[in-house]
Amino acid sequence: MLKIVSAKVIITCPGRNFVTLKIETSDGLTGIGDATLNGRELSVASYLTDHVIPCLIGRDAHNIEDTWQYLYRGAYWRRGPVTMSAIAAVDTALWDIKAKAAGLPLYQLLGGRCREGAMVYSHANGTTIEETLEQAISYKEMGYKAIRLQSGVPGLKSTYGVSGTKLFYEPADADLPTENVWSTEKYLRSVPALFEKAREVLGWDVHLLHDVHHRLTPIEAGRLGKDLEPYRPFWLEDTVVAENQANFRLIRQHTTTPLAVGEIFNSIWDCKQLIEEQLIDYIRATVVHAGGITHLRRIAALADLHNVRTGCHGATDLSPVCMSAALHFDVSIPNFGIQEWMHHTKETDEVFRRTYTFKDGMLHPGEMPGLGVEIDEKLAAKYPYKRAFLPVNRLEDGTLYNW
Ligand code: GCO
Ligand code: MG
Repeated sequence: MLKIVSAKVIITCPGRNFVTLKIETSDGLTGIGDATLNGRELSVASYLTDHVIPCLIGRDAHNIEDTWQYLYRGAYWRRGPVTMSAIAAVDTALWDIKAKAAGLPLYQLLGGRCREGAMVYSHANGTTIEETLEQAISYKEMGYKAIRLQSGVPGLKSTYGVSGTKLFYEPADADLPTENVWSTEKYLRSVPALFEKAREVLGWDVHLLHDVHHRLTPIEAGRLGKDLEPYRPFWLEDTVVAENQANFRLIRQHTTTPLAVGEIFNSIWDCKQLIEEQLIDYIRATVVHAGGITHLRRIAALADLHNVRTGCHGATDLSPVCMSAALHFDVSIPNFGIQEWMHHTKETDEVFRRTYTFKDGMLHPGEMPGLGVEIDEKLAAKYPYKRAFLPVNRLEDGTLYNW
């Protein structure tokens, strides 16, 4: 038995907030898991410290599935981002420990490699189409095979995905939520122009992606998908809010543009209908918000039955611990699609020493036993938590809308 003897939550802000769970076992092995929930970080920290950690002490670190069930079924209150992020952190840390105990990189315990590495996409953005494409060209030169394009909308002061700092885009930008203004009409006029120009400038040998960030109705999404078909996007992401999974039927009736969704999903129940009815092409749930590696594998297995591939969320609010776990998962499953990857700041990469590397458009998880990422606790302590919220979004007449 590999007894859990202690566990603690580490909160740090090396450029943005991260919450990390560290578990220690009787033989001195430690494991870490990401528990970051952007804009709601302290709720997961409290859930772990006050309600989960006391139940972990004395348990066998090897019994990952049983611990998962214990925390999910045992809490009585199921699902939700706070609960599932906390469970994910425990699950990830236990997989880290198990792989270290075996002396193997985690992907070996998940069945070994299915591919060389994980193809990643990065974010090109700018206030104008020209600026966005300039950035896209620089990503292409860095070797990226897939690029997400987001551009400012003429007539709107700011919009999702367009940042001042480019490489390190971070939407949780203020002590209280900032307010954006949205117009679907203006937006729908601008995106086809961006893609038309993008194909002219970038050619056809690079995958192009776009994130709508839940801002359309199903029929509007159908129209946008249709308008973009000539430019063959890799995917159109989060076109509509997804609480009502049946919404996607209408979109599907109108377009063959591939659809991706799931970064805010936290359980298999959030995507069951979408997958079973083949209403989507890519499922974007990731380790930290969807119950850890154990649960994400279950989602991927269901998706595989229905020709749905994965495309794990990988924005800057997913810490290098989550990113590393996602990469081990990505290389080990048969139905991998693509992995999102945004660069973390230098400070973040110093706090989280990671072994994954980028080469020729792919990320590679590395060969270190475990996840291949360690947290420098001393350095982490130098960056105290700083409250930061995601923005909210209003229509031009002031109506509160989806961000
Ligand atoms: C993405 C996402 C992010 C989220 C952010 C919220 O596709 O990367 O939409 O930009 O908005 O991760 O915390
Ligand atoms: Mg997104």
